[in-house]
Amino acid sequence: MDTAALQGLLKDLPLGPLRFYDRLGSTNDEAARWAEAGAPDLSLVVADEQTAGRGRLRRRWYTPPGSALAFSLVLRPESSGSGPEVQPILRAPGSFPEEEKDLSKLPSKFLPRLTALGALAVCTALRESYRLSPQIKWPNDVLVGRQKLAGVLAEATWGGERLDAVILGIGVNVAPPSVPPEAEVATPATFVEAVLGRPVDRWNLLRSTLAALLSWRSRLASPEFWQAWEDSLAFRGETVYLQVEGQAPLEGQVLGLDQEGALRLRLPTGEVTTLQIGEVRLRPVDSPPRSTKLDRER
Ligand code: BT5
Repeated sequence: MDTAALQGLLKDLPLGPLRFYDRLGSTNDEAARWAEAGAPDLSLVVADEQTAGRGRLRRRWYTPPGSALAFSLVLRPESSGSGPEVQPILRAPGSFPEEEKDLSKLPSKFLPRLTALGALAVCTALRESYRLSPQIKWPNDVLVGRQKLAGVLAEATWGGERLDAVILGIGVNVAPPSVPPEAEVATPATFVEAVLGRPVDRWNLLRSTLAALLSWRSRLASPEFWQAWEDSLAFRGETVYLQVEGQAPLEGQVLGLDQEGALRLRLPTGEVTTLQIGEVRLRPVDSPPRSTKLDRER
């Protein structure tokens, strides 16, 4: 694959410019640098291999060559000039409530939704192209058969007070080498070819994921988007362990999402609580906690 071939493959999609790399540290870092240098909305960075791929909270994301998808999109808010008047990054027909319009002040309101945009795009592509039944492990993992097949990392970049761009990074395991050794991952991992039992063209999967992403993006503020997100939620009704950074693990029953995409949980005390993205790590109660090599290497 190269930039020109990828441009040909994706020519029907209304994307911005794209850059393909055989090997890169992290596509999110490269997209952020490009955004800073003025990359327009929907610019795309794709790498065959990442040597410093990142997950949340500086965890590592494993992308060996020739076997996975690793890509990042630059999403620009529709800015109406300078200052904190940042219009929703969400070019959606339905508008957001007034208090949500100043996204620069409320990253917690839109990052979960954009993370879900990435995860839903992967789910839709897997469902429509391969008839798989993926689920979203809140907030950012895509599971098939309760094993992790993809991860999403949405990061905001700021120009002072102003939201400059959101970098939406997606990694999908496609062929066998893409899966880290079992001892190195916190959630059991899998790859598309394992669940399908046949070879898969990575670049066609990239195309259908981007097509799904563009389609969902135009409906980000719609009830349909929220419903699809909620319907895809893994472990609903089940009791899970939650590791909130810096605190003792919690146990809670997954109830669903609130309107902003925070996770609603019932605690053993009966109290219902919500958790925001970024602060928590979730696992089912039947899977023991692990300290992973990838995590320790950071
Ligand atoms: C994620 O973080 O799942 C977000 C991953 C986002 C990766 C994309 S690739 C393109 C773009 N460029 C980047 O640098 N990043 C994005 P988190 O929920 O924190 O999960 C990270 C954990 O997943 C690690 O600590 C490992 O336990 C596990 N892991 C690492 N690589 C994996 C893989 N290929 N498949 C399954 N699990 C993996």
